[in-house]
Amino acid sequence: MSNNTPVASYDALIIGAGFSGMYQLHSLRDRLGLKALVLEAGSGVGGTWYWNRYPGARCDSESHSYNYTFSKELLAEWRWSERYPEQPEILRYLNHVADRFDLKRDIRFDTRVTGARYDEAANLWHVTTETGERYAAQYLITAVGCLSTANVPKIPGLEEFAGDWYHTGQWPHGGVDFTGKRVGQIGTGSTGIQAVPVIAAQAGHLTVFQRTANYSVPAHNAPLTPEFQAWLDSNREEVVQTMRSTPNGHPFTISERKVFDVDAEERERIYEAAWAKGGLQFRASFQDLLVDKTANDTAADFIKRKIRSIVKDPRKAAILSDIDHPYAAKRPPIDTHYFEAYNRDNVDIVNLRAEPIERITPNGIRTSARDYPLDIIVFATGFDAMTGPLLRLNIQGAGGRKLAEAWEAGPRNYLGLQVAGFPNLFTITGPGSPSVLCNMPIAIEQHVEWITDCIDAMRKRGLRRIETTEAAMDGWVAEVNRAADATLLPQAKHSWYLGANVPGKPRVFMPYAGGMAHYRRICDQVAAKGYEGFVLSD
Ligand code: NA7
Repeated sequence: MSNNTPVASYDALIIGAGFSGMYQLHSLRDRLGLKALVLEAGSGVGGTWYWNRYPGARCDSESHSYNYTFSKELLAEWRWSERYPEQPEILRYLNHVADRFDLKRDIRFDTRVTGARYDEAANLWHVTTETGERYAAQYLITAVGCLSTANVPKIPGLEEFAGDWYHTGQWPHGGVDFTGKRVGQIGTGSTGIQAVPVIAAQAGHLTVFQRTANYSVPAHNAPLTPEFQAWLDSNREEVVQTMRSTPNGHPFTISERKVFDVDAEERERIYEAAWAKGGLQFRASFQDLLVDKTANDTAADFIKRKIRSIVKDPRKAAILSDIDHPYAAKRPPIDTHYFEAYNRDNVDIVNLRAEPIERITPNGIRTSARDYPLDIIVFATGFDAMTGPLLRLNIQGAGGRKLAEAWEAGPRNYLGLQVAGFPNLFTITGPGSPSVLCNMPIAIEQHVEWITDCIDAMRKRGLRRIETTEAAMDGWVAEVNRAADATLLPQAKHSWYLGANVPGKPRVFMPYAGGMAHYRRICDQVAAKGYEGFVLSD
């Protein structure tokens, strides 16, 4: 990159044009009147939903809750077609929003940020891109998502594989033809569980390589009925209110009853009803499922029995139901005929705990037990979650300090929003905020609105610099740990919440488990107290 490249100057630069970046642009540009620009690596809006085009890609939040709530008109005019929106429909929605609010004129597509450096003297962030463009702005806001850095495990021999391989989060736009092919899929997280039945229906043969067995509850996806839509139209405000006031941002409340408030028979009936209803709501059947292991065991046992009753082959059923963590301690998937897919003759499962992968050969995957010949390998192996997308931006704060150094032992910040030594940098849904433990649009809107209000307040007071303190971060890290330790979540040792899926990544429980509503109150109080925990200056 030449230093002669002209620098384009803005009030605010936003990295990423998904749900977060689009709303942040709209808020800063159209509400505050700032000169703002979004830099986006993809060729279109959508973020997660731009990249994740794998077979079966669908949202696990119910469609009527998976949208922005900031505009009543937008809420009223958009109609989802199904209970759980499919990737192409979500992408259509986000394009609709971008067009409706005329956002694309201030988004630079095909522009991957490769560096961001804070210039103390000028109080400016300097941002550079892969193609050598240079930008500067007073505020830098990352809207890079929590699950956008693909994790392709370093399995020896991959480069020698003679067939094709794909990561689900970097799926070819034209799709992949599995017809008649021998497909191997590594990974049985939410993504893998969505992909299996769809790939199985097309492939000649599908072998699923499972490291950690997983729970899943049926989604019971279906078209939305006119009756439901009519109900939604007349109850929209209540639905939004529910989402904003519940711990996980979903449009349903968590039951107040505890597991042992009812007898075993009644409990079974409740689980059966929740299974029949389907979806993430299963987790809300009792209030203590995520805090009391003995209570959790009852849900875990129920789902394991369901798996064994669905999967006819006892060998496959044993591998699939041998689950080592409490239910919902890892992100709980929901599915459309996932376990049923194993009743097909062309689908098999390999237990990697018994026969680990040794290498990839030109012909397929070799485990410690045997060779599996394959034409296509699908990596449904997840992401370097939460910190990965931030660290790969190569952010350098005051004094040239790298974010990677500041977070060497794991992420440390205040409210998930700011890091000491990195003034005027805000991280939407950063580690230490509820983010992935919440219905994402709700978490995103709260962050965007808080950041926008903060910048607005600063401008009204003639202030130009905001930076959190080490003391505020210490307090917040302690609160993030306290909140996690009050739950069973840290008990899932192989969880991306803990960074355990990426070798060498520090083991820190990353999202804030104290609940979205509680978190919102904390953020509101911080603002009401003149941004307590931050130092503001001109
Ligand atoms: P996840 O939930 O991280 O799942 C990844 C899966 O891939 C999981 O089963 C992993 O097993 C498996 N994995 C990862 N690395 C390996 C290696 N090296 N060998 C074998 N198996 C491996 O990612 P998803 O994309 O499914 O879901 C991410 C989120 O997107 C999801 O939670 C929703 O919030 C939406 P492991 O469990 O680590 O043993």
